[in-house]
Amino acid sequence: MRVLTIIPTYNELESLPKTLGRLRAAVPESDVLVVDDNSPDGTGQLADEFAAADSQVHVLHRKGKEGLGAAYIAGFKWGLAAGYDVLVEMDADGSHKPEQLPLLLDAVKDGADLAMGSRWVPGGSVVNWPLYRQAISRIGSTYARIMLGVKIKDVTGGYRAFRRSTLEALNLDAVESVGYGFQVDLAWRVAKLGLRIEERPITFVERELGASKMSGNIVVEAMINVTKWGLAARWAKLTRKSPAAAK
Ligand SMILES: Nc1nc2c(ncn2[C@@H]2O[C@H](COP(=O)(O)OP(=O)(O)OP(=O)(O)O)[C@@H](O)[C@H]2O)c(=O)[nH]1
Ligand SMILES: [Mg+2]
Repeated sequence: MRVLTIIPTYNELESLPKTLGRLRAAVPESDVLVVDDNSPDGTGQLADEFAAADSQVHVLHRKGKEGLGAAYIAGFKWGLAAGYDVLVEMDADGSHKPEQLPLLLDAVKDGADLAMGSRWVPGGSVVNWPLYRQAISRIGSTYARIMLGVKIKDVTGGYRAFRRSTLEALNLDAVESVGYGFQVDLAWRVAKLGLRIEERPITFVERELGASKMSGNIVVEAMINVTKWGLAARWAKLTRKSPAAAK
């Protein structure tokens, strides 16, 4: 299995070296693609230096900040074109422990089409996350689970391993949402295709360095979209169309 771990970055100068070092040590077989949105702090140049020193590290430079979703879509397309079998989503800020990546890769090896790191299954946890962030995440995930009728416990989580065929089956160009909405959107699209989604417990660690890009807008966008998608799916069922046709 050829694995590519995609790390989107925006102003992660402090965090990226540590994350890259840990990832290369923990899962040496995985190649890495840093997708940088022209970070003003020079994260892109720093990533270039890593790439120059390590043939398994690659960098995709984008013109400007277009959001996490757009960065991942570009990264997925790059990885699919380069022939990788498994494409991984990982934050640069250390929240997703590189040491836990084998859990996700094993799930894919065992047949999962999408393996998701989960804070909210038994064994999963969060470290140093303020209670209000935990509440937003838990309530948001529960709302999405009920509204969309999916079984996923941590639907906003961003530590994931996609089997290549899963991404190929999605219409990546149709995915427009950003932030958490993007993660929910992708999971929902995979669920609608009836593909096998497996959650694995992870320890999510709040970022230690650098600034958060999370905002109230991102949460509101996700809630509005989940409501729209859920209602559209119900309407489609009522009118006996397939949920996919409702989009
Ligand atoms: N390329 C790119 N990466 C982004 C963008 N927004 C966020 N990221 C990266 O996406 C990952 C997740 O973003 P975070 O800011 O950690 O978001 P979060 O985990 O919800 O919030 P905190 O951990 O509290 O900061 C990090 O690696 C960011 O650098 C963007 O617009 N473009
Ligand atoms: Mg983070």
